Amino acid sequence: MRLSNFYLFTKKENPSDAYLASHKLMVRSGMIKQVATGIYSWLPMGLMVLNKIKEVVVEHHVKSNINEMLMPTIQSADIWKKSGRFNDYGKEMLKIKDRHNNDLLYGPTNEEMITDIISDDLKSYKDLPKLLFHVQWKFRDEVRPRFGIMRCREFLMKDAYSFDLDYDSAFFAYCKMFGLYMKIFKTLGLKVIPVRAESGPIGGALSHEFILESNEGESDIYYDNRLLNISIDQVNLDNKAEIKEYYEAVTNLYSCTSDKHEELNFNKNVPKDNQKLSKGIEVGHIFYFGTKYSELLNANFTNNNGKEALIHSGSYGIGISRLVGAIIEANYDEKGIIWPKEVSPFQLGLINVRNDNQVSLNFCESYYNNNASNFKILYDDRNARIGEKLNNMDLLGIPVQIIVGEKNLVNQNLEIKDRKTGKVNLVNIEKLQSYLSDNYEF
Ligand code: P5A
Repeated sequence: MRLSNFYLFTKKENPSDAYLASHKLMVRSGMIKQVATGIYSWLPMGLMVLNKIKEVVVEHHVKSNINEMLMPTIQSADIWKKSGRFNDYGKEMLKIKDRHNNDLLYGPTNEEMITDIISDDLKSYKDLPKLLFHVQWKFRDEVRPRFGIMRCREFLMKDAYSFDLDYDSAFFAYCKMFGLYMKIFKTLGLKVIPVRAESGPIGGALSHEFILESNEGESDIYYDNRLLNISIDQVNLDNKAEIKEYYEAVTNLYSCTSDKHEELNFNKNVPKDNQKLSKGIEVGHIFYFGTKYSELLNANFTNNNGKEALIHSGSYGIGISRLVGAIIEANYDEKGIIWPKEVSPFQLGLINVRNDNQVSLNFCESYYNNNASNFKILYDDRNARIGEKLNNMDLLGIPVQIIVGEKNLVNQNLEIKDRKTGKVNLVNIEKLQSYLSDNYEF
């Protein structure tokens, strides 16, 4: 992408209403624009990152044989009246009336809708188990939307739903999703702590939150730091025994979200040296709620004895749009964003030190023209001062920058800057490709 052709308008000033670094940086780097309280437009740079995260999440689900589908944002109130949540959900739910005076709502989640769908299809024990997911915008009329897209009113969620014939099978689905989530967060370059949690308005008996540690996070957590030693890497998600073993190893160690009672248990159960009190951002949340929704919405099946039984279900959410902010909170410095390569909107930033210099201009043009189809390059081809170009590229957070200047070109050299370390290396043009593949896996 040539910057001259890109709809990108970076800003020097921080927005006055922003407190979190991620919020400031997302606005300054032209990723989002607020259009109403807690409602944002995703501009091209922001959408690229959002799509990257979505892609990683979707790929992991598809690889685990979880079927992708798409439910609408607008829902009929009927199913929510059946489940009792039309009133119970409270003011967070945005209720709408259509021209015929029918009650509709902008979905804050999809337990009712998916249960209603599957209740028509899953009729026999032979139809179970099933796992489905979609990625869809949600609306929650939060009391105090804040922190930019981290706690907003309209946000993108990946929500998955499991349907099983009994507790054992449903518990396995829960364990599998738990492992899958840990793999997803690992792939995104994030160290996430799974903690036992309250299930809140979603309901149910078993629930875990996935917390990205951050000093600015809203969730207080307690955990046994031996949790950090258990790796998901070697766990094969197609292997039942491995999944259960992993889940048990992790959940045998104490972890919880904040509350007084838990604090006492925590002190009792965790050796002093392993006690960790921390703060973080909730990036995922999973629930096993048994037959709660099946009972309310009549999701029955015929079991292998010919008897009617209720389907067991669970739901599993990842805050896709919140992750954009959360990833920035974990990866920035005073100059700007530092994207992990897995979600970076571009692989490479290309900067021409002086546009009025024919030698460096020729090099940049031919490098860009020859490589733009192989890597995702953001080429700053603007006729701007070099200081501005360098600051801008640092703000945008692309992991590697090629800085092309006439002085180095005389010796066939380029400056390669690593955004994270700030280190600049002189690299010979001939060796550029191998340098990039060795250091950045291009
Ligand atoms: C699980 C999937 C649910 O809604 N139903 C379907 C269950 N869980 S949850 O914890 O309420 O939300 C899942 C994740 O969505 C993100 N999230 C938000 N992101 C931005 N702004 C918000 N206001 C917001 N509310 C929830 C969180 O990452 C949460 O873990």
